[in-house]
Amino acid sequence: TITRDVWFTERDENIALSLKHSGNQLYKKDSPYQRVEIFETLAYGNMLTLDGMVMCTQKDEYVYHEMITHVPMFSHTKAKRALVIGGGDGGTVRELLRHEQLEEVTLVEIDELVIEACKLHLPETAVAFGNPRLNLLVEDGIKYINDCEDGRYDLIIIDSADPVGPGEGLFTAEFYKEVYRCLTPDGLMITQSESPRFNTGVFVEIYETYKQIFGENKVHCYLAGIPTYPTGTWSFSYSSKGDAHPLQFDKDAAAKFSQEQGLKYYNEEIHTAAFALPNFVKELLANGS
Ligand code: PUT
Repeated sequence: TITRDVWFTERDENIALSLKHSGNQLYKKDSPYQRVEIFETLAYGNMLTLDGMVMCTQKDEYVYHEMITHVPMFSHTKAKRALVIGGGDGGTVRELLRHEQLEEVTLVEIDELVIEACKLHLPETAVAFGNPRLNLLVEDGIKYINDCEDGRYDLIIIDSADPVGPGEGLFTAEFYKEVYRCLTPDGLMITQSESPRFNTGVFVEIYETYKQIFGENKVHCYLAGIPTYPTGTWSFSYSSKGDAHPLQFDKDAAAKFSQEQGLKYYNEEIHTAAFALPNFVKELLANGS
């Protein structure tokens, strides 16, 4: 029984997002990298936060995880090797592992407490940790990329937390250059690229960096509605080392997959629609303001 109002609030300087929770905190530990917490929210089920920022909730995680994986998988139909940096909740690799064509799915998560917390309290995302096709490594993703051989991966997904604390190094030009080196000639890099409204400065800066590394016409932004992230509008970046264009994909295959797999968000229409950008986002990408 809930006897008082208790709220979790994620704050920026001028905007905040609040979710009411039960007051019965399910998990709270400090790792060497960050504070890892799980709250039992009333509207969205169990919720993982890192250093006070929402990472995922039981009821809307599928939007983020389906969009960060199936958009590139249907744009690069020959992908055999996929790498995820971050993503310790397991949702991104859960979605990748739906694709039988992938011969290698490697997840590199720096913080084992994130994995522990999700195994205990977010079983729907952590389900992937029991999959024998997953190569799970608990180590520093930046070091992993720096040591990785040239041209190893068809798809590299940077499923980072926000660019503060341990996640900051995953938002630098040095890191993205190493990612580019580790991609096959037609490989793709996908990142979660924050909210164009809530994190405007970071959003503008990272797209500029992607364009410098991959080329002006090789970088695309796509959007999804994620109610538990600040502003509700979240962006993903799609950067191609070769010519794979995100809007040239097999719509019939995407529709069939979406239906057969029982996906809750991704389908062939959403794939196309996600690349339609509001004018203010187009202007941010073109002019930085
Ligand atoms: N991988 C989580 C994305 C960051 C949400 N604020």
